[in-house]
Amino acid sequence: MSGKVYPILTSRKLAGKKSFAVLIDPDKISPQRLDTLIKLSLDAKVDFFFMGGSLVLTNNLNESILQIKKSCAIPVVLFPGNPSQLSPHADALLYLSLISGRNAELLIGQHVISAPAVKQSGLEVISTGYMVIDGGAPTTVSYISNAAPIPADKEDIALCTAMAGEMLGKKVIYMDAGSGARMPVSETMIRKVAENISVPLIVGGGIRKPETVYRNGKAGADVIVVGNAIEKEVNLIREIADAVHSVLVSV
Ligand code: 1GP
Repeated sequence: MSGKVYPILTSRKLAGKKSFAVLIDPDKISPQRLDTLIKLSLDAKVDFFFMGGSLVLTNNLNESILQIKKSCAIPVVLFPGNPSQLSPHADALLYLSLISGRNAELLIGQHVISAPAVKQSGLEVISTGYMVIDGGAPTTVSYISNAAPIPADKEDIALCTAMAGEMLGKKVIYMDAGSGARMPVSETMIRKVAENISVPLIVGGGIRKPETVYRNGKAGADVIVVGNAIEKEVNLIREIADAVHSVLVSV
């Protein structure tokens, strides 16, 4: 289904504007804390909420999204750890194919199973080439996916993987060092990939500082995702949003 989120992503990219996505794990947030997070996000002009986690053990996904929808118009994008994490209340779904791995289940198998439910949900589906990059520690995503991440210093592998993803029709490329990664994706890798693809590039995993965010944006990331660091210190939202939005690129 078409929708509004992809046009926002592409028009912001065309205008040289960088976007900030706050990742919310519905397992880890109480309604009170979510309220605070929404207020701070509105104030800081956060561009997107990404919702999901590798596991999602509770049933809070729908409730959390409805709580967001009641209080603001920031688009909610599902970033699911598995195909059961669907909610018709979200604005869009990153339909992830793990193109960095060689696990057929995560490349196509789970999609075959989830396709009818995804279609029925009416969600805007954004076909996503998902690349896990080694972040210096085994993260949940690398364990669950049972697929080796791309080594952090192998920029050429990342580049060719992203190019292949784009040519196979992926609408966005997401480079993820994994939640809580020790080392975020390097600027060298981001730059190399960004210079060679034209679809929006999402980068996340282990990003904790506004300086990193700024440099990632300068290197070519179009959307920067932060989860863990904000879970620990919600007031970081403002500093990180300002850093993302201060990146100026000529287009
Ligand atoms: C993980 O890209 C996201 O999939 C965000 O990672 O939680 O480390 O910010 P963090």
